[in-house]
Amino acid sequence: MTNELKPMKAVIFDLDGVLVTTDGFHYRAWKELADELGLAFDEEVNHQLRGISREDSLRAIYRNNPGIQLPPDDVFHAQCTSKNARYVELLQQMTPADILPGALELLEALRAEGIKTGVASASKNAPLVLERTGLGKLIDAVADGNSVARGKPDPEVFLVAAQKLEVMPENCVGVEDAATGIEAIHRAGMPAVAIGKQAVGGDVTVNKTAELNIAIIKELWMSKQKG
Ligand code: B16
Ligand code: MG
Repeated sequence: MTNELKPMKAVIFDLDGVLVTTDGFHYRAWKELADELGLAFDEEVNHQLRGISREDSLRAIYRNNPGIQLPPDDVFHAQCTSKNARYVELLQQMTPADILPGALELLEALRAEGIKTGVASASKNAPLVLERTGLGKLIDAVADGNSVARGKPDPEVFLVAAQKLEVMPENCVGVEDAATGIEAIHRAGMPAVAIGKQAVGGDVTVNKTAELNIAIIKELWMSKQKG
């Protein structure tokens, strides 16, 4: 019996915290809303919001304010909309300078080797971020908060990205900076690269995107083939 090696056909990247950083913009938009509503909110709480949807983020902010009740649905959604309006306003300042160091080089190296590149982001603003930074040119397919019903850790966004890339999940590697995202990648049946130690559970971890290169991804792929 021959032991055929599966080829790696695509690498699917989370967006925020992996290819770009919008943390500061999310923080400012949430902070302004929180101040208006008299809710406590700081950088530490902001950190907990990595990779989770807008609605789950606001729920988490309320959870951190145990004395204050979650408002009725219509008010809650109006608060999400108001945060997003401010966030979108802040995103207009984004430029190619907001691409994380190493991201462009990695995407170009994958392209040069004929490996497809995808994005799997929880953000409904992913298309705007890709457009503002110019990253869209190096991405073959995008799955985001607009294309899925279930957020990470559900695997849907990674599976939709693979489908849009026209590759099987078993031929993909995922890259994430959040633990929920690592779980989503694994549940999609893909090996996971973790960016930063907060992204617990990765098959390989690097401290930042600048430390990731195609050789590390290939090595991970080979080790999974053997295992
Ligand atoms: P939006 P990712 C995530 O993007 C962010 O990390 C998270 O902080 C944000 O709440 C979420 O997108 C939803 O974003 O409000 O723009 O739809 O890391 O999955 O690329
Ligand atoms: Mg992220």
